[in-house]
Amino acid sequence: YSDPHCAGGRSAIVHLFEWTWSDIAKECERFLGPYGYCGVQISPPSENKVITNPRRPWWERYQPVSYKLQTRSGSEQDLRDMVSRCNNAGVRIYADVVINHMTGVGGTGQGTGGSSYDANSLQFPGVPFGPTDFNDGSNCHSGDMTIHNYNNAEEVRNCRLVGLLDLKAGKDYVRGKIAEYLNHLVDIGVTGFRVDAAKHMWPGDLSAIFGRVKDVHAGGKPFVYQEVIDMGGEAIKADQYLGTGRITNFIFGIKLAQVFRKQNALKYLSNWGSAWGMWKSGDSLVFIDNHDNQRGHGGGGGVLTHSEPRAYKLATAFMLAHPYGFPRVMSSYNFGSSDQGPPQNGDMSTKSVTINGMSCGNGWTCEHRWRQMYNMVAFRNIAGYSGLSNWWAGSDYQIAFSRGNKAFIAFNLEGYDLSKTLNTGLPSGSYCDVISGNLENGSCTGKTINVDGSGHASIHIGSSDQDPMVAIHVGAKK
Ligand code: AAO
Repeated sequence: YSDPHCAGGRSAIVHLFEWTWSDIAKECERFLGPYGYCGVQISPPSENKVITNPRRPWWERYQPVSYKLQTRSGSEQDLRDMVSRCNNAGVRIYADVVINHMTGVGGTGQGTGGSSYDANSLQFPGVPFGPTDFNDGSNCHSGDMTIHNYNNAEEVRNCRLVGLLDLKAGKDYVRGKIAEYLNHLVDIGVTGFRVDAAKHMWPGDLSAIFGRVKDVHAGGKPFVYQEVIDMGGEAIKADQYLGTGRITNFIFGIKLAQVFRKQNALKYLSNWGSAWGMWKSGDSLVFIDNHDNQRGHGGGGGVLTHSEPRAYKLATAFMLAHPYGFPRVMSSYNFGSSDQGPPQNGDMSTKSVTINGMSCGNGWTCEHRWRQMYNMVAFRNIAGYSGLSNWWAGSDYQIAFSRGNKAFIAFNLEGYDLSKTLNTGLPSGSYCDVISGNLENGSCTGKTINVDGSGHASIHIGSSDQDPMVAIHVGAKK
């Protein structure tokens, strides 16, 4: 379950948070395919509760009403069209699946696909699920049925996460319905899943469910990465979930935020990986921020986001340059309040993503289209399986390293310039720095870096450069 099944040497995914299926289809064809992204994490495709107060928040999508594939991102037909067009462009689709729970307790109404629900009497006829399909006072002992104590594994897994009606995944019928939903997505051509709130499910239930899921079109088990927040110190440990795939590594973004905000020396990253209390590389899905912690949800805060672009680009470049973990790039929309849903039209439908040259309009941030991001995705693809070599640290906040003889990156976060001859490990030649520019028609639009016959190059990074780093690779050689 830990293989993302990327097409041809691709090695990073992007979360197109709240994008519509038709916009994602276009983005696969016009950008993600050509620029080398492996895949897209899509917002939950299952029918959800319609929340109007606050006005259509992003988080309504984490309150399923049924497994019908109809949401504000589009219909099942739109989803099918997107998946096939993205697959044809060499870009995989990974669905965010909300299978721990249904809506919050209380209230009745219709979901985004027209199915009715009654969250007072625990009726979800669109699946159908009824009262006996949910955990109850026989196995949740928190008193009010909601989770309060994260030091009690049973409470975390049998009670309600923020009051969301908790499915009894130990029950064969419930497992069957969830597996049917996942198989429906596999049949459509989806390659994997982000499992929402996996920490709130029993690992044994997850393995029973995934045991019923078919192999994906790309071959083999689906790619599975489970949302388990484990910062240490709680009852539930992320490594309990490694039998059914990778786990989301929340230590990664917190630690890199400290480093790139200069609260912890950059040179200490020389042993980035398990020495930092993190899981094995092949078990980790890594990211700088996610849709929760970029807006203070999920206990978030402290991470870097697009709102601090200089440090954010540095941290993302480090993530993409370093071999540790399988990386996910975040792609956001502008927001004022932490509840605010995607850019909306007057009728509350999602605004389309407009494209102006390389950037996006209509309130969409599109970090994945920033040159420093997409060029580092190409860097990672080119680096492939080459290990980390030529590590150099000139001072607390100056480092450089190579990925074999394929790629080289250097950072200078000091308050003074870096001017030094360093071993890049690359074949001799003239390379374009892919941070300050691109290789276009045989010349560099940014800095040029000349590597001599022994692999050495004179590296200059001004302390006040817009992005105080340089990156070169064999795919952008003049
Ligand atoms: C909404 C309303 C609620 C209402 C509910 C039901 O906001 O007021 O009660 O409906 O009517 C999202 C939103 C929720 C929203 C929900 C449903 O974030 O606000 O509720 O949709 O619409 C825990 C879980 C983790 C979860 C996270 C939010 O373990 O799985 O809470 N994330 C996922 C999604 C998320 C989604 C859901 C799950 C639900 O990514 O978008 O919710 O489908 C500790 C624990 C963590 C725990 C956090 C927050 O971590 O270790 O397990 O996450 O607390 O409770 C520091 C902190 C520590 C924190 C840690 C890690 O160390 O001290 O508290 O950092 O960040």
